[in-house]
Amino acid sequence: MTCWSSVTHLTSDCFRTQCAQARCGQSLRLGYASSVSTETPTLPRRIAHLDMDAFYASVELLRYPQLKGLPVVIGGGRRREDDLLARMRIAQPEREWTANDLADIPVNMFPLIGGYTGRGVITTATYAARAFGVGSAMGVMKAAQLCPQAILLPVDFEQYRHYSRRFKEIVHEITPLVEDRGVDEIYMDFTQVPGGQREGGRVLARLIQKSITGATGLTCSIGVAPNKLLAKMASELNKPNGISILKHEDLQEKIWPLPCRKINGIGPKADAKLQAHGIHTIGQLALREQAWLLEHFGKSYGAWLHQAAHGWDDRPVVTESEPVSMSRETTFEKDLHVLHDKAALGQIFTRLCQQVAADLQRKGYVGKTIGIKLRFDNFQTVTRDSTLAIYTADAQAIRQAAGLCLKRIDFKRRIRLLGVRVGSLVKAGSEQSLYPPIAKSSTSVLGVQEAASSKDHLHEQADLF
Ligand code: TTP
Ligand code: MG
Ligand code: MG
Repeated sequence: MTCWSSVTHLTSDCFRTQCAQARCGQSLRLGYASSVSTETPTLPRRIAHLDMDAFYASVELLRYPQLKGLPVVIGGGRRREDDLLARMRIAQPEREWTANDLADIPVNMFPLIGGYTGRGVITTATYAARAFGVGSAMGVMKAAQLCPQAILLPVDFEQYRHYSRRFKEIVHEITPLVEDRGVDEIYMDFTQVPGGQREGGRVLARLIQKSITGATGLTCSIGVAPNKLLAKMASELNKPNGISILKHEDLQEKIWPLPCRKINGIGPKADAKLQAHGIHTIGQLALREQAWLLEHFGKSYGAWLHQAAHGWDDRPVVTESEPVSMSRETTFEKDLHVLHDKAALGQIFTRLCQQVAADLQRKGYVGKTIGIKLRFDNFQTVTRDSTLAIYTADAQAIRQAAGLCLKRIDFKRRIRLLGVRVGSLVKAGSEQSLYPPIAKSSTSVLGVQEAASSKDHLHEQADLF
């Protein structure tokens, strides 16, 4: 079973609706006025995007340097502590194997992907494995067909979070305006940083790259451009361990030949629609009349497509962002049936709610939109949510509201994935000021207050599972 936790920020790269909100409704952001970078008209904007190279895999190679240059795939399951050490103790009992000896484990002792039979998904792969067509989000079994000789390592999120914090600390020591974009990415505004304009930003980018590698042994790629949209694309142009400097006049030569999908915000569906209209490259998109794009893609998205294709983007680098949602989801080892596997589903569902509640409490947030996500065995995905009258970070309250959402789903097929999400987040403590006085003393629409006070009703309150 693979469990995935995520925190979604308002400025998230992945959700187009949220991107659209961020573009059109800055007021939705929670109080950053003082943390938004300012611009000086006399200096050209230099915005940088940094992305770590094969991040999870590179972190693994720090403890297993003997795997450098080999095809390695990360995924399939959680780390079982000391698996490899246990094998070494049997293979070489004369030596006392400890966590300090990981680099001495011979390559032939590592498990190969070839024998894998589970349903795990790959988080990432080394560049050597990518040469065989293996990549993120691919099923491990598919990867095993493409590259059976690849080494398969389980995930260790704690370690990835540690290195994520570490590289961001290093960047903060060098440049002040940094926007966190998730585990291995940041934007930086070099415009007014001393030296930030030198060679279009290359000097500062090189310093950051060297500092990160010097302190962690990890490499990253950096793109510097007039805005975030182009910087993000630029950081991919020279991966791994590369720097790309992009000026607006390079657009035609370097960006227009790229496929539309390279624009952050054009997902598979929009891309398929563009392709159906014969639009494959960003250049072809730029050639379309704006009116045509509005007509076929809607007012907001059509206008944005037009701007993106021309490399226009004036979003600021935002140094603090508030998460808008937190979620947990899990893919089952085998598909489960709503009736036959009711008990197991009930337990998993409760655990997801408890995990989201724990995430919220640990990070100090409460939310009031409770959502669920289900993926059926035919990969159809459905979501439902409902909004409570009060904010909560309570596992039981979340479980009850999520349970009611479940009842709005037609269970005709077996379930492959289940997820729970809490959205409309605010900082815990600040929600008091958001309630109209009357709501404070009233019971919630969904009876959440009652649920929260009855400790042992976790399983009964939603009878579906
Ligand atoms: P990416 O930056 O997309 O990929 P990467 O760092 O592995 O490789 P690249 O050199 O191309 O940047 O994602 C960062 C990490 O996030 C990645 O190492 C693993 C994780 N991840 C997943 O778990 N699932 C996914 O589908 C993707 C895309 C990434
Ligand atoms: Mg990366
Ligand atoms: Mg990334």
